[in-house]
Amino acid sequence: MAQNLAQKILSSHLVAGELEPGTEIGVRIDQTLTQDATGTMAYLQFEALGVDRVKTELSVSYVDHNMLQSDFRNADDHRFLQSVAAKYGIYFSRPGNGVCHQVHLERFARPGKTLLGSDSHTPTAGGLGMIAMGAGGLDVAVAMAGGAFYLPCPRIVGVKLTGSLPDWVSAKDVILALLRRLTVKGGVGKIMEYFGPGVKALDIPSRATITNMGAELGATTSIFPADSVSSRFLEAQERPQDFVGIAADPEAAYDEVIELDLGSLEPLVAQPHMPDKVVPVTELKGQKIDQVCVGSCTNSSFRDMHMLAALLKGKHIADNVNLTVSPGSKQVLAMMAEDGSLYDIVTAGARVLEAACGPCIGMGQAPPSGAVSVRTFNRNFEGRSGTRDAQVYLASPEVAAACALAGEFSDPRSLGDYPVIEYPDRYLVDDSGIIKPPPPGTEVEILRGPNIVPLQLKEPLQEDVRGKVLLKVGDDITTDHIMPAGTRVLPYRSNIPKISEFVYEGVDAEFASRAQAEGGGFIVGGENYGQGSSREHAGLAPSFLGIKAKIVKSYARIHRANLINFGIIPLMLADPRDYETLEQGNELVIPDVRNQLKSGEKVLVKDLTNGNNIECKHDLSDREVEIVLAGGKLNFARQEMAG
Ligand code: MIC
Ligand code: SF4
Repeated sequence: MAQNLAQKILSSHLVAGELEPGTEIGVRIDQTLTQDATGTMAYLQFEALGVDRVKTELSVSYVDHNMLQSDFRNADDHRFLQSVAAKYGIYFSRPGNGVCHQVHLERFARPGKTLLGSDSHTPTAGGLGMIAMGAGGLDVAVAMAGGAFYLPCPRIVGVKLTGSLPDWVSAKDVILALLRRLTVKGGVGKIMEYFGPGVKALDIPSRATITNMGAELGATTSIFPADSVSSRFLEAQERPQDFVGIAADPEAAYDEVIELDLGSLEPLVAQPHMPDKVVPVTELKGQKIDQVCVGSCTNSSFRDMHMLAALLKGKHIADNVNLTVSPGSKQVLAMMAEDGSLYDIVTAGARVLEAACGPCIGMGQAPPSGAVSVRTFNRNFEGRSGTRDAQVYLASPEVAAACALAGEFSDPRSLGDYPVIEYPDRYLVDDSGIIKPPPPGTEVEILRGPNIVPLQLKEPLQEDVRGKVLLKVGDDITTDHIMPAGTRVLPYRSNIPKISEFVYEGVDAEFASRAQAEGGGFIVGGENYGQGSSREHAGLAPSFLGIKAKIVKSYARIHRANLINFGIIPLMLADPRDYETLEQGNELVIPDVRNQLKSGEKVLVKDLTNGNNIECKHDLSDREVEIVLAGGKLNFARQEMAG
């Protein structure tokens, strides 16, 4: 039978279930990646699984998030990660080598393979024809130990691209156009598979920008075929042997098809505070700007940096603007230094930062109060920049450059001729920033500083679950709301008791202390609860605070999985109207919860405050029920591995 590309890769990696949308499948994972902010916890969990070496074809540990070493904490984490990598057979991409997704695309991504990463933008590697998915650190730890990755089988959406991009319009505008059309919920439970005549006109960095920001659609992943463009890219990266041509069969069907004419697009901008609040840049023309940031795993490639350099060359940014530039990798930065484009950027007045996530995750460069910041990043959630009242807009490097020069929103089409970016026949390949693990059996000591706090295992789920509604929130709550990042909080990613103090801090500063005083309880939420990052700390820290169940209208995939992994019951309201009756402070009980979860999808929750019986439901597979009953996946996986 004719298969689409996603079906081809999934079926060749399927170890459990069938490719029936909505049912649970288990997929064999060829490669894993972690980054430092999620990696420390993932490796503590990997250690707890008791395996002596990773079982994947390739596992890489990147350091790119916690790069401001304002005290020993982040540096302790980096050292721990390096020693763990050496011990367990993992490649270590050292700080300075670049942002995980950019480096992985350059050096390791392989068409036809599967990749699981403890970062939600892992689908970036889908630009090279992989099934690359984001997950919580614990799921990645299990995959490193040779376990399958379980997920609800996604529906496959064929995105038919026709035409070609007009001058001054680039990949960011493609994904912003899709976000405008489909919203941040539009991709939930789906794989976005690009096909059609428009594909061949998109180079690999452009495809990777589009698959990267598929995460903002809520998609499980996004994928492009591997064709002659992919082959040329791999050749230029001195990896021709990694190429395999792979695409959908000509007769293949999709669960849904949407069409996008690339030729119809124009420069777009996402407005505060959601990536789907998209308008043409022309609508904002003339509004003043305070900051412009170019970089992040979405737009920091050789192509994007050279576009920026070409537009800034011989000019200077406006006096009212601060421009920061974060190249995606050491490769990109080194090539910019070699060919002089770095000179064009520096002399234009930019502040060049290291090859890392930087301002994208609030690691420095927070804008001034109430400032307008235009960023080539992928997320503009409220407060993520480090400044609560900053207004963050998302745009392409072309729009960012035009804005930086003008000091106000400006249409890049006013800049004259569109530069032609020449791609190198050979990228500058220097893997000295990637430390290979020593051979198996080599004695390696794991270096733990005081910032690495040992893991605590949870108790199995009780018979009855009771407590108060500790917080009620609305739709589209992001993991940045639940577990903020930034310079203050990120250094505690390997210290759960401490990081738990920051849960929901920006929404309700009293939340963590209230949860602790009450000995835990419930959280009530709306649609698409937990969208955004893969950070498992958004499950782990609330679990530490004693949160027993969440009752919402619907969940984002990775956060739902993280809740299960840490023994929090992800309930949904059978009738969304009950949301209105569940007030903060109401006392709830789920009687006989273990049996209720096992015996079907309905779960009765009693509201003791107003006497209501609230019908909830769960969509847990039998396996997931067992995980929740065991008190989380670590307990479950340890039992499983013990046989
Ligand atoms: C993000 O962009 O939000 C992050 C920081 O990369 C997260 C991972 C994390 O919180 O460490 C993600 O996207 O998964
Ligand atoms: Fe880093 Fe930002 Fe990409 Fe997350 S989205 S991996 S913080 S660059």
